[in-house]
Amino acid sequence: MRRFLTPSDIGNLSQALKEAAEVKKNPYAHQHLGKNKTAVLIFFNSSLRTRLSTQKAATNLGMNVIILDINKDGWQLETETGVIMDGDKPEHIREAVPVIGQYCDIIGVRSFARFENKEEDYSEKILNQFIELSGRPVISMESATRHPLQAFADLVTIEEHRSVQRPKVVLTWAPHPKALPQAVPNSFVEWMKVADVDLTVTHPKGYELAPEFMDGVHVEYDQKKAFEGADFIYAKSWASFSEYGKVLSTDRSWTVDEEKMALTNKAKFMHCLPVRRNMVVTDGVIESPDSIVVQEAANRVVSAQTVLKRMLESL
Ligand code: SN0
Repeated sequence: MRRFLTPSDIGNLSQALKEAAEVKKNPYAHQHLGKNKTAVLIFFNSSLRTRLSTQKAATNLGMNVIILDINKDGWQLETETGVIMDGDKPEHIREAVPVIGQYCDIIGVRSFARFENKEEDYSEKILNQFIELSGRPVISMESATRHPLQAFADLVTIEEHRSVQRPKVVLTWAPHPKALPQAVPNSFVEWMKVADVDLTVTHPKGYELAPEFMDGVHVEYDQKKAFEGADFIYAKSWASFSEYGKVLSTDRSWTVDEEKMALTNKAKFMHCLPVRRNMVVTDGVIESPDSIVVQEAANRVVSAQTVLKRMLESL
């Protein structure tokens, strides 16, 4: 595997889920694979789960790990080509990336949407330069448009907690004070579409996700109707795609609360974290026995380790 961005990069999903279950059961079985191999994890944005779980996954496989918070500890990178570099950015990404490639065998990159320009974000300018110029397999640790390690972990979590063969899974938009990327909901939809689940997406008008992700997906604008009979409620806030990067509403009638959860089929509550309590979800719901956000976060090690293992096997 040379890159991990979409479900098609991991191939057959049920095979990948089987492998993930094996990795979880026996996390130290493949330490020989990572011997004398190095992963470099580059962060352009903050992280808690991704950083810790990916490092843990790599060390479980016997790898060495180097982590760089590039905005804090590296040179500020120029990412535009053709510019006269007489400003405050001393290094160009087109030198930095091939140099990073010299020091490792696998690269992980986190680079969020900047919300300055929709076309630029959706062209994945930063991530693609790592793919093009590093000479190494690249894992997206949340790029401008996708968060595949999260979505794979979400699928593992649903597989572990489902009580019916084909659960009803509801992705609900939720209010938030800030404009958040569409990466998590995009990937969640992309992975659920190819998984054996019955997916419904609910959000206020104006929060439609990019058509390339939503093709054939059931949208229900009435949140309460969407919740009826759900087995999993997956909450996430995102900024508008059509009015790119705008917060159109902070309507707290969309907050996931006990009353709405009562409409479901005793649904499990999921969220990628970090979550704003009493904006996205009430204290009562996130602390209820049906909240599986911590188990979900635990599975971030499993998804990262399954992906790293595949990459090490194909080096
Ligand atoms: C990121 C997002 O894509 O929504 C990362 C989620 C894994 N979330 C945030 O940036 C939250 C920031 C905030 O202020 O709540």
